[in-house]
Amino acid sequence: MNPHKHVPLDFKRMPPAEQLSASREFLGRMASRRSVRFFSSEPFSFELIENAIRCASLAPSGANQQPWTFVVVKDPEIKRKIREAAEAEERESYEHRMPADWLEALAPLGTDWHKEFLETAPYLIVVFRIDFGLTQTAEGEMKTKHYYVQESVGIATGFLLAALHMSGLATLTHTPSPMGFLSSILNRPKNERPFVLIPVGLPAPDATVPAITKKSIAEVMEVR
Ligand code: IYR
Repeated sequence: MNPHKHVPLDFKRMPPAEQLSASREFLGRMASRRSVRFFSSEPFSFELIENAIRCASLAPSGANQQPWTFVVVKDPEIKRKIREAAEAEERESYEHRMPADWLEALAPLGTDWHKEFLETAPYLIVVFRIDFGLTQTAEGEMKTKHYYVQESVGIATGFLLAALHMSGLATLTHTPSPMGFLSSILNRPKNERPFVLIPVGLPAPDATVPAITKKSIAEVMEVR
């Protein structure tokens, strides 16, 4: 007997026709998601951010350890510091660290070290992964192992991006490299590491995106 408690599953069975229309509608909405690098500073309800983070925090995770923290940055001074530090690292990367084949792979995106979006987007969500548990006990600090941290935080980030898109907001998955500066600027504990930085906002009215395409279903799906 498993001594741990189970409760009845709360699952809503849908009529097949409704399943199909829900599936098609979701696909249709998600098909228009793009990574956006040009944001408007126009404000919007903070509840959109909070609900999306609630949604992300519902993601499955290794041993249900929920190894994530979502730091929302709205303070212009903190955004400025993040931009300054990110641009310094990115400039070094683009000018010295990234090998030619990497720069070549990025060419279609038209990216460079300038990261204006880090100040124009009304919010930056910095996703941190919690690599191990840290609790203070009478005997001092206690560490506990966390399982499948990368996978768990990746899934939660997917939920977050989908939720923000479905709320009519644009996002970018930005990974300035290295991004240790986010831990110090945002004062994170030593068991947390930055995972991804997500600017969130409405796109600038004249925003453009790279003319790239996604693989077809035949290229990505194999049925046996
Ligand atoms: N971090 C850099 C470079 C970059 C890397 C990858 I992989 C991308 O898909 C896009 C950009 C930057 O943000 O410009």
